[in-house]
Amino acid sequence: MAKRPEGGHRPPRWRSPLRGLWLTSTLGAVLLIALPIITLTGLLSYIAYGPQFGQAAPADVGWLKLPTFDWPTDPSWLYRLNQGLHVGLGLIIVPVVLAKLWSVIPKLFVWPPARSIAQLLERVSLLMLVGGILFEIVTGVLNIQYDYIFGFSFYTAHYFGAWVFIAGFVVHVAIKLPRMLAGLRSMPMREVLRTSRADTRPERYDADGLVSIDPAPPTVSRRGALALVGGGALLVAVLTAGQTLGGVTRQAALLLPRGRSRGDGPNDFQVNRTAAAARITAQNTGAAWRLTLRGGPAPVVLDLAALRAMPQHTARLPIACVEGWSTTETWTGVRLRDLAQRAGVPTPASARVFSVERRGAFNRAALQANQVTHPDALLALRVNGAELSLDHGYPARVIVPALPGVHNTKWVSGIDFVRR
Ligand SMILES: Nc1nc2c(c(=O)[nH]1)N[C@H]1C(S)=C(S)[C@@H](COP(=O)(O)O)O[C@H]1N2
Ligand SMILES: [Mo]
Repeated sequence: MAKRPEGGHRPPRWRSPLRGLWLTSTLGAVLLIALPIITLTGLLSYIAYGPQFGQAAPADVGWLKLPTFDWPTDPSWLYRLNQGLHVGLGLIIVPVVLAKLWSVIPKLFVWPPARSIAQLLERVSLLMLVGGILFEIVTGVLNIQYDYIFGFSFYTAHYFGAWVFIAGFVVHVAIKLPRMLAGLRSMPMREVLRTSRADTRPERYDADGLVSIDPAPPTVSRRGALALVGGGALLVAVLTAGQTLGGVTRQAALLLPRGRSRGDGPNDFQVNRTAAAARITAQNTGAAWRLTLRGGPAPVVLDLAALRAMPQHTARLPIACVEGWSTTETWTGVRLRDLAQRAGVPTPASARVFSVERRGAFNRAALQANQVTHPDALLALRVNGAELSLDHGYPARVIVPALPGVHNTKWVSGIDFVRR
């Protein structure tokens, strides 16, 4: 093992001539743009889940409670965009994060780690930043790959991990922003892009302890390093974006379990939880199936024929899962507001939807007033011109514009409309 460097010396082990304020600042600038977007969309997703109904996870967040508002229903692709950005950008920046960590690695070996209280605080904030971002990446990737193996603890971990990251990020940006701007100015990008490997020199100026005291000859130019990181990010983008963009791009979504599963039939789009997994049988969705509407003077019980006899409405709406995949289909069914009317609650304050599904965390959902009364908010009976398949929620499922996928409850058995 290498000796601990003394007197602020940097270990000669980190010899890349590329390390320096310019490279770190350039990578930092990219993250300074991307990370706030990823953070914001993450927090917005929490709000979209409806914390006011206690159905956002984690439900109890103490003083880290976010201000809530009614999640909009327009445009219908709002949640799809939100999660596409959150998950897509979150994956795309992974190469940039790794490169950024690589660029500052000598700093992790500075000894002693802190010389003053101020420096100690800085180091702690750095630990929160680096630990936080790696934790969010790992939990996020595991969640989109393996579905809900954590149950709700994923959300809890990802939510509180985010706040650790945010605290570290805010302190880090406050401390480092001037240095980053100086770093960006220290070498014009045009010059860097014109410099070949042979002409690549270590940075001269170094108040940050990033430049090697004994630099090795360059094995790659700065532009080459940027191309490598950018190429890595682009590759991740190509391998992921298709899961929400759809069309031909879906074929490239190789890394994602829900990416490419799309057949030609009307019901051959992604299934989150199959009927078999949810223990849905022909028994509880067959002839004996009934829809019970509550909230009015008396419960209203409808069978499938009664629902089919009501006015049908068709809308093209996405299912957009929190995991970043989405699929836009053409749904036909009864408007939720018509059902509210039928139940005797023409202007509901909210609604609670229940499923035939007995187990599982997603067998119910609360909807805001705007999500019930929107003209495209449906209890769908059909999709793409065909009856819903059992996997997609036969005989009836909720589909509401801009609603997080999870709340588009399948195999609906009842709706309670809450009076104003
Ligand atoms: N009853 C029930 N409804 C459910 C779920 C579930 O597990 N059970 N999964 C939800 C989730 S997380 C998503 S993303 C969508 C997916 O709908 P799909 O399987 O028809 O594509 O259904 C939602 N509705
Ligand atoms: Mo989902």
